[in-house]
Amino acid sequence: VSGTRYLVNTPELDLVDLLKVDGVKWIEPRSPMELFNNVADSIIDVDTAWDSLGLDGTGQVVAISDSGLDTGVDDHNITGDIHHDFDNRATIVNWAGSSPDDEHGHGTHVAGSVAGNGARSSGNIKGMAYNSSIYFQAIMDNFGQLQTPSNLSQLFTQSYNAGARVHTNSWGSQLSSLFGAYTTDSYDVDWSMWYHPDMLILFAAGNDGMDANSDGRIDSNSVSPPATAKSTLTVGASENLRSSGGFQGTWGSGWPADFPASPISGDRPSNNSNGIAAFSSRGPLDDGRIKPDVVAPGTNILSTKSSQSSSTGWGSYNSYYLYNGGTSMAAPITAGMAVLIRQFYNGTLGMSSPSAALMKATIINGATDLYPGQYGASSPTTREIDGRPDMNQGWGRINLKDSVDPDSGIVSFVDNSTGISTGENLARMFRVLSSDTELRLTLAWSDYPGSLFAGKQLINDLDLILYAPNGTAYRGNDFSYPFDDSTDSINPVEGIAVKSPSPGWWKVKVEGSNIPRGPQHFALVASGNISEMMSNMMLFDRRFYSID
Ligand SMILES: [Ca+2]
Ligand SMILES: [Ca+2]
Ligand SMILES: [Ca+2]
Ligand SMILES: [Ca+2]
Repeated sequence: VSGTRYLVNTPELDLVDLLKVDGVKWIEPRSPMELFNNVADSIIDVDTAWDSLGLDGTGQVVAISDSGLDTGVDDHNITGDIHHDFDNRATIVNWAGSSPDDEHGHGTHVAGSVAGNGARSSGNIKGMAYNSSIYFQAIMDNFGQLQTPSNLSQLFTQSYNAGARVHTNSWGSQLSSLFGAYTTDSYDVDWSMWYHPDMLILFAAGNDGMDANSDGRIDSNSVSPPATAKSTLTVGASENLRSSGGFQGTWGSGWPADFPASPISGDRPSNNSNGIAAFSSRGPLDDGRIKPDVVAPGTNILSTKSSQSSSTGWGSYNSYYLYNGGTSMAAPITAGMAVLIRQFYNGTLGMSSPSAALMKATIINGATDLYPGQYGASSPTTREIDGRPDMNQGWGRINLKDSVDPDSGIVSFVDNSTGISTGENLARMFRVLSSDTELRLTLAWSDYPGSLFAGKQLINDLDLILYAPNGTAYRGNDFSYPFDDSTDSINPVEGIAVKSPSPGWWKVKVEGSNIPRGPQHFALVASGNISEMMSNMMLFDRRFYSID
């Protein structure tokens, strides 16, 4: 528009009068500078990747099992009508009750974080994979109860057959006696991932974090099954960064019984993106496994509102969107990011079928360590986070850029689908080019389903071992000096991090320590200022050529 522009702050009704003024050619609403769902997007570096990497979910199918999806925003009498943010992109199947409508509102909010396209907000309030297809399984009955099939694998197989390769779930058991336990549902999740190794299944960790003993620190062991499954990506909640809208009280004012003591009681839920949401369920699990795997923003998340629900969650926004909080909100944000990562592997790297283990390892490897959290490091009694990995943040807060396209260095990976057996190993060489970037390695595998009631759930045990140019050894998940004197035999994820790695040739080995149900396929991801990982043959090259 040519001519002089004026920014006018006026009640909407006065605009009519303004139009009558001579010389006024055009009036438009000022597009707000405030970020919406983009708050979460920018915290996890998805907003930059939308543009720089061209990732938006195109060509991907994401499955969501939840209460229902708003099917009546325009006209409740039209079957298949839907909230505009999902128009023409959703397939809805009804698993419980008389219809897949969303009278609860939970499922519509979750779906918006995964894949809403912001049609009702000029694109401002959109989900992570906003151009993906949605396969929605409505699992809530007419009485507001979730009715999941007695064998959960039915849900996963159905969505797998519909083309979904990422499946997200923001529900779980509420029984405190089952926190940390490996249940039939956990088994079903692992079974499904063993038989469909290219479908990543995510679960919210649960909202049962509390400080029952009033010591100012959230108590351990509150992860809800089936988030206790081994191969699933279990997502806890970190704090969003939003100083207005939604719930702006303190943890103690909102939930006085759960958070009675300082510093948690006086803290606000979305004032520090390096903090963990107080309610986020904590590990470890009963068998000692590390959970959650990662965290993502899960407080005051702005997403789609079901027109069929009167619930306002953590706060109203308008007829089409509302604020909510929970690991229920963190899991779909992570699922949406997983869809983008899969698109990256499919499109940019040309892999037709990246494994779930590769996507999990990629997400974990790029996660940001939030140590020490929002209450400082000085007091060990109130320090929120112990350091990557720990039972509060898992391996840290998800970050799309650092997972696939870091600003410094590269990401290199092995997606092994043939598997290894006991006593076998895979070795790779790579060269550290500069010590300016942390060297990280992450090994993950979708393990054979565990045995109910067993003291230990891990079946197939792989070990990750790294050798520096001077021969110093590092073993997976040994984060205390010396870094090679303990071996992890309970987790299906192993990590190594070297802050300032020496330049030169390094060797990494994945060993089949004990594989009763093999061969075990796996994924290995490495990042840093490094060369690509190369097969062991390069070791012999080194003897013939003086590379150093
Ligand atoms: Ca406590
Ligand atoms: Ca806070
Ligand atoms: Ca191991
Ligand atoms: Ca050690």
